[in-house]
Amino acid sequence: MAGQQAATQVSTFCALCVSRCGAKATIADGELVALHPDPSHPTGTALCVKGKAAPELVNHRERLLHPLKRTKPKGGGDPGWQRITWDEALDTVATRLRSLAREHGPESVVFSATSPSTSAMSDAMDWVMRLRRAFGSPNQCVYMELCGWGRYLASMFTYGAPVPGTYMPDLDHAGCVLYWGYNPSVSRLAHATSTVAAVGRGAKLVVVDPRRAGLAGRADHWLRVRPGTDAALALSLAHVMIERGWFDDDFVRHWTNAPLLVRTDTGGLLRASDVSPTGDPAHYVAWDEAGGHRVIYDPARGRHAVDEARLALFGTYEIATTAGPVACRPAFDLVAEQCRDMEPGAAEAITGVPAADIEATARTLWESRPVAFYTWSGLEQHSNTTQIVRAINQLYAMTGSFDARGGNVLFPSVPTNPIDGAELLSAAQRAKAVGVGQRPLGPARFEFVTGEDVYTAALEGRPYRVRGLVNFGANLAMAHGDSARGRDALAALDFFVHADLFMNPTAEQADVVLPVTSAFEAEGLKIGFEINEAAQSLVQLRAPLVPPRGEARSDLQIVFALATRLGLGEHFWDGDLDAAWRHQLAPSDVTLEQLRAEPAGVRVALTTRHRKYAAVDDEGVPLGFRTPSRKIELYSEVLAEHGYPPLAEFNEPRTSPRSRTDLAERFPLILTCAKSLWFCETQHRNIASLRSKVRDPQVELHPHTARERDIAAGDWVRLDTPHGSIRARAKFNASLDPQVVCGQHGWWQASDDVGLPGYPPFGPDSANLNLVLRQQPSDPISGSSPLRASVCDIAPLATTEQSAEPSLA
Ligand SMILES: Nc1nc2c(c(=O)[nH]1)N[C@H]1C(S)=C(S)[C@@H](COP(=O)(O)OP(=O)(O)OC[C@H]3O[C@@H](n4cnc5c(=O)[nH]c(N)nc54)[C@H](O)[C@@H]3O)O[C@H]1N2
Ligand SMILES: Nc1nc2c(c(=O)[nH]1)N[C@H]1C(S)=C(S)[C@@H](COP(=O)(O)OP(=O)(O)OC[C@H]3O[C@@H](n4cnc5c(=O)[nH]c(N)nc54)[C@H](O)[C@@H]3O)O[C@H]1N2
Ligand code: SF4
Ligand SMILES: [Mo]
Repeated sequence: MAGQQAATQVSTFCALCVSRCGAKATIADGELVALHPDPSHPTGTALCVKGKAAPELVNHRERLLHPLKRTKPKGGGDPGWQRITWDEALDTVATRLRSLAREHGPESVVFSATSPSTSAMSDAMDWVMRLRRAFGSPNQCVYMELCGWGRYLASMFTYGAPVPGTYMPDLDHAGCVLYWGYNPSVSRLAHATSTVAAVGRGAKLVVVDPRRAGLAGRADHWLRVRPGTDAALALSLAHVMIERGWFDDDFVRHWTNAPLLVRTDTGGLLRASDVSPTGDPAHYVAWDEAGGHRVIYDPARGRHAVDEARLALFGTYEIATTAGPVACRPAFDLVAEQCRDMEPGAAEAITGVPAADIEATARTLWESRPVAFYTWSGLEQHSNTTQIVRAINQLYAMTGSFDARGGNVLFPSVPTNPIDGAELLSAAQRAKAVGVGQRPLGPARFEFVTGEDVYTAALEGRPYRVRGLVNFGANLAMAHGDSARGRDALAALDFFVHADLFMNPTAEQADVVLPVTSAFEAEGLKIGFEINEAAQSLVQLRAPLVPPRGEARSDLQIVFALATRLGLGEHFWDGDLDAAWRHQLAPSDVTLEQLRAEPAGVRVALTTRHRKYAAVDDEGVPLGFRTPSRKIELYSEVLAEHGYPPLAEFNEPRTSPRSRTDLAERFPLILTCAKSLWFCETQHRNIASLRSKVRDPQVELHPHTARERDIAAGDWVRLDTPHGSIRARAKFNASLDPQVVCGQHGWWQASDDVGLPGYPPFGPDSANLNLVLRQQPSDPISGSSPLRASVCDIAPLATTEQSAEPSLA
């Protein structure tokens, strides 16, 4: 046809969520027409509805097309956005940030970004970190306490490494897949397709979830846990395994600190210096059961002085110390005792999971090894997240599957130069991260600060006033609990710049808004696709499929431009992104030219090595683990030294009806939440093909619970918590415990194309779940918010309330 070019197919990947599905794009007349799965790509088996809606996202008429500045005061209604040039925008931002740093220190500026799991921020996250560090701020606010602590950082106290997270489930070889608070059918398609394949070849599947969601329907064991009681379940499973001898005795002796003796008088680990004046305080003590004497363990050697098979795991031993005899027990004996409190009957009473199912699941975990596991959102947003994760980590250690083929494996990575700028921030600046004082082991220790701490710093000046925010996308006010406080904190800032594809309720509080390209308009470098060895081998430079909309620039371009204007060009290759990528890629032997010539990516041969902890150096010292004892720490001295429990324990969620008996009568139900297949977090409600499938905010509840309240399926209801009420439509789900309801967070946007309204993010008529949830009481170690086990109730929405037309957002 005249004037029309033939459609072309370009290899790419969808960057809209953590799955990063390999895809082929159809381009016609300079437009992105469609995305299709690319089965030749390691994550390309399928695409979800959101990926298929990519053209709508790219071409959406609400896209931000030009830099904007506010002309009216904050806190009021209309910000009076006025179009400005990129030059003016970048100059304003650089000038304001420099003056904040000069007058109040660089720590007064917080950097934030939307999660790489819900956006294309994976393209730029490390560079945003580099910018922050080069600028000198230790404060990065990126939901670590809601999304990453459990997967990444809490497990450092057990394994010295992120498990799961960096150690990924080897689904291709697993004997048993364990998903705990994770529903990849919705959240990570590439994992879901691999799991279906694993089940197809006979792997067992265990799913722990209050809802029979996704793969739970195909599971050998679906354990319907009461929200937030997961630690009790994990301890109970461990109890059954210990009682029956269903644990990897050899692994536990060799590679965990289970044999180390704990003093019953102080509760601390017995040290060599306790038993001999010449003993080294850095050495520990175990009991040689066969020989009937104590043996010293030197972490620097990584081995006990006798064959580990001789060491006691159970019992009480009287040890002569320099201050007299002290009864001591191997750490494992204490673990066993802690678990004994959670016999399946006791655990059933707490978790709601039938005792027989706990027994049967323990057997499956043992008999179907190797076990590969993943945990995520279901466990992240609780007042007891760290204990839940510690309990699951302990259970997992007992299977002996760690870093074994078919277990959780550190797949190799293509070698590259690190670019996150870790070396650019001084220790003195790092120590200023907000929140590190209250929770010294929490995410702030790793420069990830919590929403609650940022809001407190902005509103109350504690520990100092936070005055600036550089935000790449994140919808902070809606993503954290206590949305209204979030809005107030944002409004209190001296200067706030927000870069995004769309306006959002957080950006409404900004001084300057910058338009960002969608992933389909910009180059993006992905080194390794994470889920297995083949995926890790792939390096792909996503080609721009269509030109940028309006004046939009990629996050990376913005980072580099801002860096040079801030006078930080020396750390950013003077703004030359290609030079920066060349530096990053140098050790890989893959060149930018190769990558640009090959949009499907370049594969670098990698070989997975298992059980790397056992590899020995020239002196026979095993690599071990990056923990103080060089072993997997079932007993954590680091936690003990900070006044936290050294062994995993169960704590009732602090916002549940059982702990808040004062509220339980008025709010008898338990509120949790889950992601939607159709939308990412607070996004995508404005996309017609998606919104037309899920037209209204929903809350899932059991039909009995609804009937008791005169609620029919599809009715508008009021979801009440002690902090207020929001609206949603009742969706029946008979798989739930009748006491549990499941909400959706993220509703604010209208879809004009399908004529469906938005909802005010704050105030009456809201459908924003986080408006009626709070960030406290939080997990004492991580500061994780109790978003998933809170008291609530549901009532029919009064007819007058229903007829009030929600305002368009
Ligand atoms: N109650 C409750 N609250 C939750 C959760 C929950 O399950 N329940 N989940 C929590 C979790 S796990 C997370 S990670 C957070 C998520 O919180 P956020 O990371 O803030 O994610 P979104 O809410 O999806 O908002 C993303 C914003 O970034 C913009 N954006 C999208 N792609 C890009 C891009 O490539 N560049 C830039 N600059 N901007 C982009 C979008 O337009 C949108 O405005 O929410 C948390 N909040
Ligand atoms: N379609 C889609 N994909 C996404 C996202 C999205 O918003 N939409 N968000 C992305 C992001 S940022 C993230 S963090 C990931 C998260 O991915 P997931 O972790 O899979 O997300 P969720 O669906 O929030 O939670 C998983 C399951 O936890 C269950 N659950 C709730 N409370 C509890 C509990 O107390 N205990 C247990 N054991 N389970 C519980 C829920 O019922 C749910 O089925 O997904 C990413 N991918
Ligand atoms: S699961 Fe969907 S949104 Fe996520 S990367 Fe794949 S196609 Fe894109
Ligand atoms: Mo997340």
